[in-house]
Amino acid sequence: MGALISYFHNVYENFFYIRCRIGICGISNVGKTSILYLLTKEEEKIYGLMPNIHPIYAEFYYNSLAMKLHDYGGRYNSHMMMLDCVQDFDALIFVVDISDRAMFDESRRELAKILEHPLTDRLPIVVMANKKDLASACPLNEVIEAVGIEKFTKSHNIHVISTTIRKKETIFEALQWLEKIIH
Ligand SMILES: Nc1nc2c(ncn2[C@@H]2O[C@H](COP(=O)(O)OP(=O)(O)O)[C@@H](O)[C@H]2O)c(=O)[nH]1
Ligand SMILES: [Mg+2]
Repeated sequence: MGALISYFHNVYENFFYIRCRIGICGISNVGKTSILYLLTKEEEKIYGLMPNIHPIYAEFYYNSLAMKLHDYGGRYNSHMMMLDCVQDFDALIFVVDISDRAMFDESRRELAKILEHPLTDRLPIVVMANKKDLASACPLNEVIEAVGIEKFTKSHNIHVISTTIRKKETIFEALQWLEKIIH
């Protein structure tokens, strides 16, 4: 019975939705897991989040997309873990905390490690310039320069959006861009 339900669920999904797998990456404490829970409507989990040591993933629908979002955490070598699966991905989300200038260099190194890897050549990337609600948030042009995003605009399909988990629409804007690209 379970197999039959699963079969019809798959038929339904394939008919109405485009399946896609997305990796969400970035250094620790930038908001990756909060964004994941926000998108899966588990907002209550956002409060008091501890850094996740192990990768987590979530499935949800957004307009025409049936998305699987994989969060690798932001610990040492999480990009290596992500690169192991990157061949199955349709896009990446890279999150930067724009309120924390002291960490821009680390974000720049993390972004370069991911985007300079040949496996990520073909992947569209949305950079979420997150925590724009905070008074210390840095202007977008400064973030683009400090995190070294410009360097990749010729080699990659890369798009930057300022976001905050306090305003869901800003996160959806990033998904709208992905939806256009993945179609
Ligand atoms: N003010 C503000 N805080 C945020 C935002 N996004 C995440 N945070 C906070 O940043 C901290 C780290 O978030 P988390 O999702 O665990 O980051 P991760 O390590 O990248 O997964 C938590 O205290 C969140 O509540 C945002 O847009 N604005
Ligand atoms: Mg996390």
